[in-house]
Formats: sequence, structure tokens, C-alpha cells
Amino acid sequence: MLNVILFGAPGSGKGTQSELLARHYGLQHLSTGDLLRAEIRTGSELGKEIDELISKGNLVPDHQMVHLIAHYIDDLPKDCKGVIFDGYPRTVEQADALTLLLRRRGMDAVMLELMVDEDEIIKRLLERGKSSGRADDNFDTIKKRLRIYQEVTKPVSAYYLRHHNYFLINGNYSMEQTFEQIDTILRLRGAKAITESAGHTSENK
Ligand code: B4P
Repeated sequence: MLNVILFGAPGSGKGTQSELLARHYGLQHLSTGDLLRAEIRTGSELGKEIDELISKGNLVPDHQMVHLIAHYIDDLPKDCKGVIFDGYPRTVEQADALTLLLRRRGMDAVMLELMVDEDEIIKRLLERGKSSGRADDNFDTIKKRLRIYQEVTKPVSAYYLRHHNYFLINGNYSMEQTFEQIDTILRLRGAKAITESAGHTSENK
């Protein structure tokens, strides 16, 4: 299985690149942000608590996130080729939990960190805010999320660097150019792209 952690600051393009990768390699895409927003839309008590946190730019507590990920991994289909973890882990505790959950199943994960300049991030998120309807896509909340990212989330990359499962991607380029960098790394690691033709799926050598 090919498990990829797409890591980076808010707005660095994790969701965008995850969608391209999921299509190209036939991987499952787990966006914790999307999962949390889906819970908010149900109107449940849990959803209300999550809404309160996310809209103010805070992280959801580790125990809730770990619970969610454990269920997700348990429910993966038998023929799963791998998972893209988009937005998880965001703390060292979450990284520890993921390592254990994967190790129990004889798996590991590679981290790809998207590095993007702060000015570019703010520009992208303000642009996204014009149509996203997301309560966290405004200047003050973006600045707060970037601060939390530096203090709490960024140390997670050192964790993967120590285990030699880490690659740095320059995410300042266009979506296509950024994807090319990721694709090159994954191909060098032996990943195979899928191509859909005439109703069947075949693998590129
Ligand atoms: P997420 O939903 O994960 O989203 P994000 O960090 O805001 O954005 P992402 O990096 O995916 O950027 P995108 O591709 O959209 O997090 C939301 C919140 O959920 C968190 O703040 C937190 O509260 C909570 N949460 C999620 N996971 C959690 C966890 N594990 N623990 C605790 N809390 C958690 O790109 C941004 C914009 O840029 C888009 O409009 C896109 O079109 C554009 N763009 C992307 N790439 C571009 C490029 N190369 N050039 C130009 N524009 C580009």
C-alpha cells in the first residue's frame, strides 16, 4: 500500500493536490477538514462543538481526531491501494497515533510537505473565501491558523524527517507544476499511475 501524508500550512494546497493524486494513483482520499465540515452540516451536538473550534481557527482535540482516523483505517476496503492523508496528522500526538495504527497493519506512510510563502497563502485563502462560504477564510482567522500551524503542527515534519520518510515540495508553483514534483517523487518510490481506458483500469509501467 502507498500511504501519503500531504502536509503543509493552511491553504498550501493539500486538498488540491490530494484530489489530483487520488485520481492519478487510484488512492483513497481522507480529508479530515472535509470530514469535520460534513459533521457540522449534520447539525449534531458534536458538529456544533467542531464548528465553534474550526470557525475560530482552532484545532479539533487530538482524542476526537484519533478516534475518527482509527475508524477510517478499520473500514478501508480490502482492495485499497493506499490512502492520502490530507490534513492529518496536525500534532505530534496525532502522528504517534497514526504510526501505531498503520504499524499494527504492517504499513507505514511517506510525508510530502508543501512549502508555500505566507503572502501567497494569504492571497489564496482570501480568494477561496470569496466563494467557499468557510467561516475560517478571513484575514484574522487565517493569521491565527498560520500561527497555530507554526507552533503546534510544523514540528510534525521533523518527526517524519527523523524516520527518513519525508520529502519537501515547493508549492509556490502552479497546481500542475506542484503535482509534477509530487508525481516524480512517488514514481521514484515505485508508485504506479492508473489510466482509465475503454471502461477498464490498467497500470502504467
Ligand atoms: P483543511 O480543510 O484541512 O484545509 P486547509 O488547511 O484550509 O487548506 P488546504 O491546504 O487543503 O488548501 P487548498 O488545497 O484548499 O482544514 C480546515 C480546519 O479543519 C483546520 O483549521 C482545523 O480546525 C480542522 N482540522 C482538520 N484536520 C484536523 C486535524 N487533523 N486535527 C485538528 N483539527 C483539524 O488550497 C487553498 C486555495 O488555494 C484553494 O482555493 C486552491 O484552489 C488554491 N490553490 C491550491 N494550490 C494552488 C496553486 N498551486 N496555485 C494557485 N492556487 C492554488
